[in-house]
Amino acid sequence: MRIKTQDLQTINELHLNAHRRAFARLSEQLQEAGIDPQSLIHSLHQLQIAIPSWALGTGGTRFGRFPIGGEPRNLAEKVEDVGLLHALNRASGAISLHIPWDIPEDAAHIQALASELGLRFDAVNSNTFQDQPNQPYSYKFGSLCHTDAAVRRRAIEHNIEVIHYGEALGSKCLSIWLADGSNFPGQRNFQQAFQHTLSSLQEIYAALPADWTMLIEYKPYEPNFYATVIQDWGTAYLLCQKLGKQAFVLVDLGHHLPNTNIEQIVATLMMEDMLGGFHFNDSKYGDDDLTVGSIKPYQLFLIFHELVGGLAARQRPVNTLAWMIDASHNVKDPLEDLLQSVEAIQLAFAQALIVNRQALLEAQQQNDVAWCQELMQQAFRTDLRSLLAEARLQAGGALYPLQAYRQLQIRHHLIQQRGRKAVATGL
Ligand code: PSV
Ligand code: MN
Repeated sequence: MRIKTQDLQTINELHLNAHRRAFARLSEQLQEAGIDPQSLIHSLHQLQIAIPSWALGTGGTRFGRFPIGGEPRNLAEKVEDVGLLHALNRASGAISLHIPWDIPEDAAHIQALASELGLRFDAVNSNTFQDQPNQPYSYKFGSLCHTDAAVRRRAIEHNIEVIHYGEALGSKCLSIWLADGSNFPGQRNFQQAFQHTLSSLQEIYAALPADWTMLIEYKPYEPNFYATVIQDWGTAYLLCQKLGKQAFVLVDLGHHLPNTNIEQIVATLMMEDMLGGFHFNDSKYGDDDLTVGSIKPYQLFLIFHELVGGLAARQRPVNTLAWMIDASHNVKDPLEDLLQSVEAIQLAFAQALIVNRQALLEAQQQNDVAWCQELMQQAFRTDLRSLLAEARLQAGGALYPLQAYRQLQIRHHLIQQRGRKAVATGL
């Protein structure tokens, strides 16, 4: 299914006058504070969030799955779904694949389809956390860290295959998350597991094309509940340092123990130029994979405050990081959920852009604690939704993507096209 420009315009027309009034009010407010709304819009256009190919269908929990119908049945349909999101919000111009869930059998066709829809391929993700059918080895006790060299070899080869799939699609980044770890004290020797992981990663790193980056994701627990080999950002950082200049840490918001100060981790990684990418999601308890900004929007803003500051300090454009969503949808329409997530990310980004950094610096220097808080919250509490709508309008998208998605009855059309029982691959 494709969205017709004319249909989108007709829907936008309905809200245009109200939007113009709201945006004029906001523009005045911003200009009074010395901020140029058009330059914010320019920055918003730079921020493109990659949609994970594994989040286009309903995810499940180990207790069950409730498919919504019309889910993409193959990679081409997944690319089409991301195309729908991008047509609506003009901010989802990239797709991140998980191999072997989404092996591009016909790379040329998939790439042509993606570029027709204005999409590029962001990081490719390897999967050594599940055994595949007829696999002559098992990842039950780990992959890159495994005690058995033959299993490690297979996991290394899989990662190298993933690089080749990515190359065929124009991707420039390999993202690695390992489920490796142990469930019980004494089960594994920590140092040996780390050393095996490092030497396996070194072999993969050696196969990385010169213009690629490798992202290493950390996670404190799950599916292993006693220890994971790459449990925290420090361990990921250590591995990256030992690997070389093309390796960077990937921060997944759901991979932290409750109340961890993620923004401080981001600040440190930015300072060291070791942050390579992000997996956005939200959580109340752990790796809940909920809609971005649905539980802790202030934390998201604080993270973006560090990201924006870190990028500016290094004069790095916003599109030099791999910005991705990593989510799972159990009760919502995945496409609606993704639209909400992208909007939450854009909002936090825009809020971070309007922080009065000079005043904040001075207040910090003076140890004026109350004023520091005031400045942060002033930005966070500014309603920038009409700015986002204007950015979409200028880029040819929908003023209000979720409403447009419903008015265009997209899910209904997808169900008609693909069937009520179509279920996507992924988690
Ligand atoms: C693991 O929890 C993770 O965050 C990794 O990024 C995986 O690649 C992804 O989820 C799979 O859903
Ligand atoms: Mn992740």
